Amino acid sequence: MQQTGEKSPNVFSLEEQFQAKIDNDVRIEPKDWMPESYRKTLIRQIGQHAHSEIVGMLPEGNWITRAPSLKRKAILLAKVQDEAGHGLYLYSAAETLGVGRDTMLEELHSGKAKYSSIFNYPTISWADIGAIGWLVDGAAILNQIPICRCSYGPYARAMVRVCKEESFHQRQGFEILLTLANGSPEQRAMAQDAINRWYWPAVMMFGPSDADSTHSAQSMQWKIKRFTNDELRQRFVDMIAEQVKVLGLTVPDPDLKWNEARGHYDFGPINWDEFWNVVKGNGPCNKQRLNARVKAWEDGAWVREAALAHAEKKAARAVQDREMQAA
Ligand code: FAQ
Repeated sequence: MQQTGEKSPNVFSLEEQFQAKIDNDVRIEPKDWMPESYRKTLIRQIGQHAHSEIVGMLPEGNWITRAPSLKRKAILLAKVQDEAGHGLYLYSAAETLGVGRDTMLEELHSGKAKYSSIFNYPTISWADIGAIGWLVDGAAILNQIPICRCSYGPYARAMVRVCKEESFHQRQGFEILLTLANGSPEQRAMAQDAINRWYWPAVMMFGPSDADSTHSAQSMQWKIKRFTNDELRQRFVDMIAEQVKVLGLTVPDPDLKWNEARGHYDFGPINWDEFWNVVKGNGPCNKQRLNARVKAWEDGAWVREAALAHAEKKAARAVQDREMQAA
């Protein structure tokens, strides 16, 4: 090739080749070349997602011993175990990007890594378990279905099973509320009260409005995100506005109104001060949640040490066996 100092039209930089793959919907796999900022963004998002699943076990875990029947208890136990499973797939997906699980957990425990704002609210009645399933898992599904098409293979594949399980979770939550809504006046009031407290925090789960979202533009270009925070939030409001009618209950938004021209529901202003306050660690349960995770980590130290000692012993025995066979 002639050395003109100009770039040949057929020579593409690694970045250009990478973006071309993404534009053509070719999945990026762990050993493929990727820009450092893509890797970092994924570690941040998948790590935050994993932490959310694990911290997210706490509000519902609070009701396992007090579920109103054996059947409800068995269902709730299964749901909380599913969330543990989701956390583990997600930590594994993040590990394929070269970050260790211990590092991610250290960041959670020190408060450096975020987890979803929604899990910093208390579960004060049984109806909250219904509201979490219906609203929180409902929001999680809308957010996660597009991640099944995320450009990073391990994250996208993990999401397929997660979404199937979340869809069962949402239905079980709705069914709890439907039962309460058709029960005694006290049960109905309990269901309404839970919706009143969980609705807005669930609307906030989708993250800051597009104008304030620092990562959306880049993440959309990389197809980590397929829709913006506000697009998904609108879908959620539209879905919930219809489903709440089946319950015969209401959401706490006097401005919620069908807009024929837009083909969507209009909704009232979001209290972003509340959102950022919770994200910064000052929500009603932030300290309690983090303390519970740190305690679980410390209480589990002996299990990790025992597992490590066992693995070392096994490896040493394997070396010994090989040496004996060779002798
Ligand atoms: N809470 O620029 P963006 C579940 C932060 S799983 C706390 O828009 P991005 C299942 C954000 O990290 C729920 N922080 O960020 C379940 C960033 O800060 P940073 C979790 C939030 O990443 C159900 C800053 O604000 N799901 O519920 C939140 O492009 C029941 C600027 O925001 C996922 O994690 C928030 N809500 O978009 C479990 C899904 N929102 O990192 C148990 C995957 C934003 O620069 C029971 N994640 N921030 O310091 C995502 O889709 C995205 O990460 C978003 C945020 C949409 C959450």
